[in-house]
Amino acid sequence: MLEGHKEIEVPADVPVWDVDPYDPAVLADPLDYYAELRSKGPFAYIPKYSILTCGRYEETKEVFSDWERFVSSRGVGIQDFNLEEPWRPLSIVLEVDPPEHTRTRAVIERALSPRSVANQKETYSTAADKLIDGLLEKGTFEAMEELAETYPTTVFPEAVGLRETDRQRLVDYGEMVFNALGPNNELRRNAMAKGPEVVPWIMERCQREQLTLDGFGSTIYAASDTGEITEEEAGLLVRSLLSAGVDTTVTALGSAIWCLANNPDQFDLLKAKPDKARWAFEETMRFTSPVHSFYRTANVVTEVSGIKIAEGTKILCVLAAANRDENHWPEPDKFDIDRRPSQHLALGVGVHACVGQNVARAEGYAVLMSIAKKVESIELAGETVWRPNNSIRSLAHLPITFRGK
Ligand code: OVM
Repeated sequence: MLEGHKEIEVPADVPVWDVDPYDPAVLADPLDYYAELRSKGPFAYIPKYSILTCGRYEETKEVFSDWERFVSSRGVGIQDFNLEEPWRPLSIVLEVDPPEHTRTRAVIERALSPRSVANQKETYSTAADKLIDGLLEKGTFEAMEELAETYPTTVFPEAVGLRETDRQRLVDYGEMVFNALGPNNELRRNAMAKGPEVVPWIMERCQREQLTLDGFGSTIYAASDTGEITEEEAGLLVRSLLSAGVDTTVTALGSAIWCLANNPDQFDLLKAKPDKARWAFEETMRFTSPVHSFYRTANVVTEVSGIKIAEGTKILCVLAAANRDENHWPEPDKFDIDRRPSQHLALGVGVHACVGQNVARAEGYAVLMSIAKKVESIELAGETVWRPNNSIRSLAHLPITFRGK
C-alpha cells in the first residue's frame, strides 16, 4: 500500500512522470504543471504516489462522469476506502455510487433546487450590497478575509438554517475536508490537527433541533419524516452542505476579484453590462477552478483512449488542467467574460456534478452584480499570496482597493 491505496504497475504506453502534484510550490503556481500534464498524453503515471493522473479535457470528462467504471465509493481522494478507513464517517452523497447515491442526491437536489434558491435571491443581493458599500467606505481592504470569507459565511449558514455560526470554524472545516483528499503530507496533518476544535461543533450544527424551520437543512430533515431517508442520514446530508459549501464559494469569490483586478478591460465590460455578472462568475470558475482535482477509482479492468487501466487504480482528475486545455478552449489562458464556458469542469460533470451549483452561482452573481453597479475600479493594493491546499486552489491574501462610482 502507498498513501492508502494499492500500488499499481505502470500501464503500457503511459509515460512515467517524476513530479509531485502536492509540492507546495506546484500547488501555489500550478499552470506549468497543468500544461506539462496535458502534453504527456491522456494519462501519466506518478511513481511517488503510484497513481495515474489526467488533465486533458476529453479523458478527464470521461473518467469523471463514468460512475460505473470509475467509482466514488472508494473515495474521491488518494486513499482507497476498500483498503483503509476514512478519517470521518463516509459522505452519503459524495463517497457513494448509484443506486444508493440516487436516493440521497434526490433529497439534497430538492433542498437546493432552483426554486428554493430563487426564494433567497433578494437576501443574497441585499447582503452583497451591504458588504460592498462597507468595503467602498474602507477603500483598501483584505479581500480574502473581508469579502471572500465574509460573504459566504454570512449568507450560507443562514440559508442552511444554522442557529449559531462561526466563520473560522466553517472555514477550518472546509480546509480539513479538502486537504484530507490528498496524501498524508504537512498540509493534511496541519488541517487535521484542527479536528478536535472543529468537528464536534460542525456535527452539533447538523442536528435537527439546531436548525431553523425555513432553511435547506429543514427541507432535508423533512425527507426523514416521509421515510425517504433516516434522521441520521439527514444529519449527514447537512454535514455535506457544511463540508462543500464554504471553502469552495470563498475561493471562487476571492478568485473572481483577483481576475477582475488583473483584467481591467474585462471589468469595464462587466460595468457596462452588469447582467454579465453570471458569465463573469462562470468564466472565473473555468479560469481558476476552485477545486483543482478530485480522484476516481477504477473498479474494473478497463480502457480509456487505448490505455489499459488496472482495477484499483487511483486516477487524479485535474479539473483545473482540463479547464485550460488548448484542444478544447480557444485562447484558454485568456480571462474572457464573453466566452460562454458552460462546459467547464470546475463543478464536475455527470451524476456527481456539484449539487450546490445553484447556490454557488446565486452567491457569485449577487456579489459581482453589486460590484458592477457600485465599484468604478478594482486595484491590487499589495502582494497576493496563495494558500496551498491538496484539492483547492485559493488565495490566502488579496489586498484590494475599491474606488466608488
Ligand atoms: C460531502 C462533500 C461533497 C462535495 C465536496 C466535498 C470534499 C464534500 O458530501 O461531504 O468536499
